Amino acid sequence: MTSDLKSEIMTDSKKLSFDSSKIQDDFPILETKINGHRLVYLDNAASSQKPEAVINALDNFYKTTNSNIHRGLHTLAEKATNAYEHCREHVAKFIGGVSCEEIIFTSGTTESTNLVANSWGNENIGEGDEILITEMEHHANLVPWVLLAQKKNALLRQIPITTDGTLDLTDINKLINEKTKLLAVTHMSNVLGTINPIKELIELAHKNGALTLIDGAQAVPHMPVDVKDLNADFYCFSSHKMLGPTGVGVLYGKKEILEKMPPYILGGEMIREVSFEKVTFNDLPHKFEAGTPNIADVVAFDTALTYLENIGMENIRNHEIEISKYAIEKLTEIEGITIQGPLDETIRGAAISFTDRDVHPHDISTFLDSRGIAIRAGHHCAQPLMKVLKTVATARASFYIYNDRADVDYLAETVKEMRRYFRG
Ligand code: C6P
Repeated sequence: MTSDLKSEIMTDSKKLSFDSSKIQDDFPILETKINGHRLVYLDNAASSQKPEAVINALDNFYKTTNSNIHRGLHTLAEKATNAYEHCREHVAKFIGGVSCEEIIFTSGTTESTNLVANSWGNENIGEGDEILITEMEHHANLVPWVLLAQKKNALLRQIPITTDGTLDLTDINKLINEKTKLLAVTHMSNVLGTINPIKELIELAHKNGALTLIDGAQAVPHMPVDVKDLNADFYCFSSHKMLGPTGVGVLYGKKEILEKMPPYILGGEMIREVSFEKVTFNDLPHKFEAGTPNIADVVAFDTALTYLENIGMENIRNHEIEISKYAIEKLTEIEGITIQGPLDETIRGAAISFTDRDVHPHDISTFLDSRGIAIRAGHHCAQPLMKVLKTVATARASFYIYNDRADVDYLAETVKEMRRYFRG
């Protein structure tokens, strides 16, 4: 990237909600050269980069605090337990001020949805019951329900999408009915970027006696989320998409529901008393956290939450509205490029999928990579959605706090160059 372009970033990014170019300095990986070019990282929907503070927190834990938790009586064990439980308190506050008993650490969104399917689902879904999802679900909020429905002879139904990539709610009063036992919906689509009207859907589900699970993997990193206000029964998300380490996820569940659910993984820590004849279970949330958890990564996730709070989730949302608007403008100007998903930046996040009339998404990604731009191309773990979109794959540029207008300009210019290259 030329220094002229860099100074343009500085001026232009001032128009955004905060100065992303300053934030870039906190992310050591953004100094990396990829194929001789400055890394322009636009694969944030897959996983975000980590600020120095989070990297240091991880390093510091192993240097000063490392020990197993909830077991030992020595000083380090107590220090590690406190650090781990501090993160739980922080998460509980971050998503709207819920109780710590309602926060279960998992390995990611995928484990969170699987926990609900295997525990609550196995106990509560029966023959003829209905589970309602949408056509835009990620496999993590789809495969567990397909298999559960098969096992229980239940019916899996889908809310369709409109041609602009929003939910088609025309028949919602038929789709949610007295047979619906669970509504499992993504808060924000990882492919289309669509933010779904989940508060209204949750209300409607509750009126029909159904529980609700929200896949918040793409929402919590990018906007303020208050699970109490939404009145969600279960809400799932992952640390690695919000500046934190990989291998940590969250399942929020209402206490009265979690209390009735059987544990899903069995072993140490999740028990109260064990004999050869009988086992009783630990209190919430430990009932669902068997074995040694991912202690160091949970502790570093705490630092990621602080980093996000210092910027402000409202500011992050505004930044992404602005950057999405700009990216949509720039990409739609390019002949042959079609955006998959809503064009209105106020109802979407900054994961922007596009297709090229002439070039396969894998070739788009490879070409952009040769210029230092990381995007994702493929089905994005949403194969049924690809069928609905009548495509096999899309290219997806997804933005975060360290991306600015200069990144969008560089993306758009490189997409044009890519088209010239492939079309001759
Ligand atoms: N989507 C993407 O590139 P895990 O892998 O468990 O942290 O998150 C799964 C998941 C669940 N729901 C949604 C909406 C998601 O976007 C993801 C992860 C990544 O789109 C990797 S496939």
